[in-house]
Amino acid sequence: MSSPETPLIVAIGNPLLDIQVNPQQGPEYLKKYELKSNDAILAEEKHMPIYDDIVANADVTYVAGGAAQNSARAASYVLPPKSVAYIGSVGDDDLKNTLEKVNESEGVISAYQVQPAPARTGACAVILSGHDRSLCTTLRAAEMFTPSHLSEPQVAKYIADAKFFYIGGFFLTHGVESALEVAKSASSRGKTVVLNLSAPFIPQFFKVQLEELLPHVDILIGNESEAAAYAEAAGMGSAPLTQVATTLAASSKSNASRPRLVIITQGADSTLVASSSASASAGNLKPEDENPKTYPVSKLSDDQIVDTNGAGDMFAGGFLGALALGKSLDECIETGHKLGQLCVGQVGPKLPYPKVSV
Ligand code: 26A
Repeated sequence: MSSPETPLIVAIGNPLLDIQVNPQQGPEYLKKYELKSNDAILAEEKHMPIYDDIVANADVTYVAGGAAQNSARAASYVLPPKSVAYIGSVGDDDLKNTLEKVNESEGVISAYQVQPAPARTGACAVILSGHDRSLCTTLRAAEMFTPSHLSEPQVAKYIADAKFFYIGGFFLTHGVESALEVAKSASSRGKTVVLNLSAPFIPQFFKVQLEELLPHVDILIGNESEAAAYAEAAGMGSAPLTQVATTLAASSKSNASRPRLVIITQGADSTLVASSSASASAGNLKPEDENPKTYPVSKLSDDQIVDTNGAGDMFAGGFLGALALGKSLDECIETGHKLGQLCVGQVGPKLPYPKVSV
């Protein structure tokens, strides 16, 4: 198994601290800042006061966030400590210290690029209402990431040694050059590259960056609204999800020796998995499977749901961790579903500790 020096997985994304407003006060803040109840956006000028506002006036909880960082912690949940290294850019501040501590306690190596003051670590206002979550992010130091960090000796070694690479689609708002560098080098060395679509606005407004990266992606993960946004942006209108999944799976690929998998989650509804070619190899659909294959999700009752922030990230991380353990596709999806469910039972993008067996 991996030693501290050789993580199996390298993840890259925007490290953020989540500031959650409780569901009782959520609707008031959704209205005040004109936010949709279930969305993820970059804060515009009109949203900027929200961070000081909720800290001063609302009942808030601070939790480690950043979509890919959540997935890194989820993958780590099913792997030995130090199997996952996470790369992203932070400020030299308390928020960074908090994130580092959480990563450390959950076995994730923080391979941060640290920006000098006055740069501050990014934050996400998480406005909860019912079972919905609205994410409003100010990236701050996260968008100051430079490709030079990938050549830092320790980081370069993690990248050289890892077998699985996880890229947060959110990173494409500013970091396509670094994402491409990581994905191209990994894919040319026969490693597995996983990309999460992250939010509808990524295929909507960052389609060029997405299309540039996609050929180097082995496994694409997204949810139903992200897949629908992709379909719209790609001129497929309101095509059925099954068609969107198979089209994405079949689009061009630099490492043709490995099929592409496209995994679309749908909250409490079934998960779809499409493959560019079914085979008997591990981690892929089998020739006798339907393509896309449907994986039912066991439903939670209302009172088992605390909040849904991070559930999709935990699914993706659980899937990835199980994949790195060499599990079958069915087992990887099952692990993803379990971690998604465990996350929904916690406040914020967290998993229960002490660990429960999955
Ligand atoms: C660029 N944007 C908007 C973002 C994010 C983000 N992570 C990276 N970049 N906006 C929200 N998040 C994170 O998503 C998690 C839930 O899936 C939040 O920090 C939250 O933990």
